[in-house]
Amino acid sequence: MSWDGLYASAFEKVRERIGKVGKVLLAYNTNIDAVHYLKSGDLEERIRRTGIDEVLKYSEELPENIKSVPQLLGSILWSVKRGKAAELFVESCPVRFYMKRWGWNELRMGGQVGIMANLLGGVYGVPVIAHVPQLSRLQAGLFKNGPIYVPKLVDGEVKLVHPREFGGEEESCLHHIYEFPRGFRVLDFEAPRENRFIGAADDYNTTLFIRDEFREYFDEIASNAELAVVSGLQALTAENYAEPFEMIRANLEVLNERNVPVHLEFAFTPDETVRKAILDLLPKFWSVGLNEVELASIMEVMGERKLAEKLLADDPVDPVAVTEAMFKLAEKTGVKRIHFHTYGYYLALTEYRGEFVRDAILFAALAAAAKAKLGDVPSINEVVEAMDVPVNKKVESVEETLVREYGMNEGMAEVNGYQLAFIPTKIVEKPKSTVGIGDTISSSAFVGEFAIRP
Ligand code: 8BR
Ligand code: 8BR
Ligand code: GLC
Repeated sequence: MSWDGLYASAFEKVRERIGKVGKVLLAYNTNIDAVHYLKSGDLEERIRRTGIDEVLKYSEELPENIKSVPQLLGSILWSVKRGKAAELFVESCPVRFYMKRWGWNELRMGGQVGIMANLLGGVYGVPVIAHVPQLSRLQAGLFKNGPIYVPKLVDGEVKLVHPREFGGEEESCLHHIYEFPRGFRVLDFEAPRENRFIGAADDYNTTLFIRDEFREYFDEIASNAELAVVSGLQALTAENYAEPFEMIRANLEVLNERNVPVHLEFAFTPDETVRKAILDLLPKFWSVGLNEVELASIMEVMGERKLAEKLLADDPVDPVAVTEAMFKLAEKTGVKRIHFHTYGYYLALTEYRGEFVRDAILFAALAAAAKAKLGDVPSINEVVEAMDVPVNKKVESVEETLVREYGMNEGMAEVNGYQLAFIPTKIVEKPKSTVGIGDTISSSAFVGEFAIRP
């Protein structure tokens, strides 16, 4: 069958059955994304007013976090120059105020948990229980209608309510997302690809604050979860990770005891100590989702420097290096499923076999294309419409390599006792924005797989 044929049939299978998946628990990071589409003239004027030399300093090397306006503007330039994503904590109140006054084009649901809750609950109709560190009215208003729940303590009892019924007057965790398109020009720089810089004006998600409801009543909250997704560990540092990790470990033990498959959505974690700690925690997960930069960063802490370099050397990313890295990770940690995504293709290495693994990642690629095109997935109709986005031709060589190396057939191969599934993705020519596509891919694939398992 052609890839278009495989896409169409996978979509039908998942659509028919995804509404039947049981409760999915999502923890821990939810925030508000204030998305700002950068304007070259405006940015340049701000840089000049702030002082070019001071700003340019930070475009060479990112600061650890943001304490001044030159650091903010310089970090944005760092991203633009390289076409790379970066995310930093904004510590300073005056800079937070500066970002607020600079403004944004739209407010969107943010954080892995928030994005997945809206997609799974609001679009696919899968019931979700979400951890939302702070429920302000603004935050609550960004949740879609549907079976989305947060635990609320009422007279010492946990009730599950829609976030808008929570009635919280808590703080707003604002992440300012500065998006730029490919070819965006400022000063002498030109962005080689579209991407974003994120300034997180957020004291909760950045330290992985866990609410009392989740600390004290986790057993109860998790009691009828069928699946779980964990994320939000990425901003922790060697200084502050110990306490939240203890809680996460305890939560994972509860889920493990109940045989709930848990997926870890890995996100770029700059702190090496934290990355090592995540690696140590991986045996408690069933599945993990990551991109090439994240896989390379794990190979680095596993002492596989050469392999890490190989993962970042070519475009499209060398699939043999990816497969090798996935084996190493699977063997070291015992995770049963690794879902790798990169610009142009996805791979899934699983301990088990079946076309449903490939079909679920095909479904995820349609959801990703819808998200890239519109910035949000308003309904399942937009996922169907993504069928019209052409399959990426640039990765034909990737498929050829996989056929040659592993005897891949229609995106499936057996390698060293594992199954390797491959798909070429659909790439939207001019994406509206880039933030949150990875979360859309990973949650659609993980939950989609459980929907169509025989
Ligand atoms: P994408 O551009 O494909 O999204 O990959 C993430 C990139 O962002 C990586 O290259 C990673 O180096 C960079 N990055 C992020 Br995210 N946060 C960063 C940080 N705080 N410091 C340095 N690089 C960062
Ligand atoms: P991360 O932010 O976790 O890297 O996830 C981004 C993923 O989004 C990439 O791996 C790529 O598969 C997908 N993607 C990007 Br970036 N741009 C896309 C586009 N224009 N159309 C479809 N998918 C895209
Ligand atoms: C990170 C950011 C958040 C964004 C999300 C998208 O969690 O902090 O602002 O919405 O990534 O993947």
